[in-house]
Amino acid sequence: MARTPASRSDSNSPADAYANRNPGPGGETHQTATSPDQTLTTNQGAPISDNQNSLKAGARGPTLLEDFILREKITHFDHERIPERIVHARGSGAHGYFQPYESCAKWTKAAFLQDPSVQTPVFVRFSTVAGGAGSVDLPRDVRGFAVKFYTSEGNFDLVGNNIPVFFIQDAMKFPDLVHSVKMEADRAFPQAASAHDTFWDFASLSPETTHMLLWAMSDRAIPRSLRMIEGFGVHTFRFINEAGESTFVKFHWRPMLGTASVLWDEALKINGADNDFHRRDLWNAIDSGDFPEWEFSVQVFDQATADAFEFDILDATKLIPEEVVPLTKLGKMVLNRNPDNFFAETEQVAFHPGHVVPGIDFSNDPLLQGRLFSYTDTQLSRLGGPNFHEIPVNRPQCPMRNFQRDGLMRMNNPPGRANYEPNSIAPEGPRESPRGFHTVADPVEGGKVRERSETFSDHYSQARQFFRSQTEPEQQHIISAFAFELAKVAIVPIRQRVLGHLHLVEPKLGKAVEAALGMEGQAEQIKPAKAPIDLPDSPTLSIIKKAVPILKGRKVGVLVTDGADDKLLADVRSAVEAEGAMVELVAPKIGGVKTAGGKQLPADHTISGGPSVVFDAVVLAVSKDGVAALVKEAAAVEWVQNAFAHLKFIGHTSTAKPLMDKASVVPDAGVIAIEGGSEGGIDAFITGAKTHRLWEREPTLRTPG
Ligand code: HDE
Repeated sequence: MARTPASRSDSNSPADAYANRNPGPGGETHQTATSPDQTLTTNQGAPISDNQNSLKAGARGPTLLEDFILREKITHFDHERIPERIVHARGSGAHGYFQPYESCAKWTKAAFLQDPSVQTPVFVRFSTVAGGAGSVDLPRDVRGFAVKFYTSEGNFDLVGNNIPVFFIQDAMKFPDLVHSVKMEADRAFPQAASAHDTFWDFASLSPETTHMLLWAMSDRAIPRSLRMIEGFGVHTFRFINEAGESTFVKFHWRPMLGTASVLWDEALKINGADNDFHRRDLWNAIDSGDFPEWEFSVQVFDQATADAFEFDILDATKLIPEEVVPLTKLGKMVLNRNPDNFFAETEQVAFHPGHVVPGIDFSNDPLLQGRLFSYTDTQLSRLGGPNFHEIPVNRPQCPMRNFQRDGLMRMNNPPGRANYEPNSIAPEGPRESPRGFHTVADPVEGGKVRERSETFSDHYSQARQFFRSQTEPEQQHIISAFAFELAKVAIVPIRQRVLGHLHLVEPKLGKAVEAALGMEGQAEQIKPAKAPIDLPDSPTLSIIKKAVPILKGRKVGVLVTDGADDKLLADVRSAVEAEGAMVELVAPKIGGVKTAGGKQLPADHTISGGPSVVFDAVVLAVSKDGVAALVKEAAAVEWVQNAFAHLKFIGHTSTAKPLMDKASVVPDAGVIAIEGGSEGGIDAFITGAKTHRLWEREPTLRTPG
């Protein structure tokens, strides 16, 4: 029987676990329950003879305190959880490598950016921000995109997001922002959702959030896959070359599969159908050898460019459009190995924007400056002490020697008397080196003030530029998202305040959201600190404008019944697989179907277990007899209805017509007869599916609100 991706990923036999066991970053292996010597032991290594029964005084008597095996096992279990991250609690990790295209020596001496033949190992953790560790994968939220490069000169952590700007300008506001968006303090809901009073109260009283709100209400916040998100360092950093020359730099990741999102209605349904949708997708892709890849790019610019820019490059609520400073591609990252153990790696990985290497330095962005404190501090309570750098996933993969000693959970065992420096008793070192990290001697002046620079005061112009740069469908989605979120805000003056900001961004946006809420003319009048200006459109801010036709990495769901045509199914499968995409069969029963040719085909999903929302395009390969039963099955009708409502390409046999009629499918360019004829056919379906969605269908199906 063919192993489906689902069965492959769910395979967890002890033999597989041992065969797939990976060495840790330091090359060490971990003792597992399936080591060649199979004896089960305590943590102290004592062999265990009975792992089923506790020690009792008589078979029906009380348990004895003496049972050290039971006590050790239960005590360990009681302490299996550590505090989850205060933000970015839900994450998925993967190992891989980064390789530069060519030397970047003219800009930076960073060791991992010098030699195109050198691969630098990486560990990446993607995350949602607001929800807890057990929350769903598709809330409307920012995605974290944190990369740890294990370079030959120390770990470099690029701790970014999938959105290039941030909500606030100063670290002082971060706890307020996070408190407002997380579950409300008294009631502990809503979980993983910004659609509630406290978030919009804070946001509407903090005009600096406006630009980021536009991004958060756009389709960026509901990605199709973690393999299809962009990543951004957000802040301005610096590159430093061997000569000590500094240039400003903004970091970007671009997915090779293109950037793609789901629709909001789809996101809501995916969360019900599979709340591990993104986590599973990433795991399965890597597990099946379809390794996700990103190009690492930079915007490099000098002081003169920074001075000529309308905004302050230290303001994290602003981006530099690619049309102003184009991207330079530096190399590629490939994720090719799933973690062995979620807790040991994905949970214990400790990122920190302050983990930089010679050749990379900070700017004075006040948000970044605050982050430089926060990340070590949070690891102290999350990972229990100052030695978290010794946890295998956090350990540098280059020599690491200094005179720091001791502390909770110290793992290494440094020999000798010299635990100080300078010393004369250990001439072999370690010692300072001219090659060591040098901070750019950026002159600093000014009194000690608590102030926001005047250069940070325009909160609307880039929000307007973002909105205007979107296509019509993307603008409609933003309007709908604001309407959805504000409809969940019970306190009416908060809604009115948000509407006031939206009018400043763009009157068309403000009016459309008012109309969608049924609150025409109710916006609060807001006086901006600085009047917005019109900036040129930046087409690269739109996902749709830069979309490339590609089916690679996608999933086509094929609805089958008994009597399905063998050749047609085989042709669909080979056409889809030729594009690097995957077919999954959905059938009334998990045992599968008997084809017209008498072959028993196992199903990957039942209809309710594999709703069409989890696929990128669908094929209805149902037989005449089979369809008669499906039209009476609500889940089957809904399967087709949703595929149509989510603007997907639908390939179908002529026998599927009764089901499409029942699902109110209206023939259009996205509904394609796959049996061929003068128009249509499998090729036409594939060509359509590569464009992902038929946007023209959307206005016939929904209005913003
Ligand atoms: Fe974070 N952030 N952050 N952040 N952040 C954390 O660190 C913080 C900010 C980002 O997968 C925490 O280890 C402050 C911007 C990612 O483990 C914490 C401020 C950006 C991750 C923290 C910011 C990020 C975090 C929580 C404002 C995009 C997940 C757990 C001054 C450039 C990393 C932890 C992972 C995690 C603090 C703002 C990205 C509390 C104080 C801007 C991707 O230290």
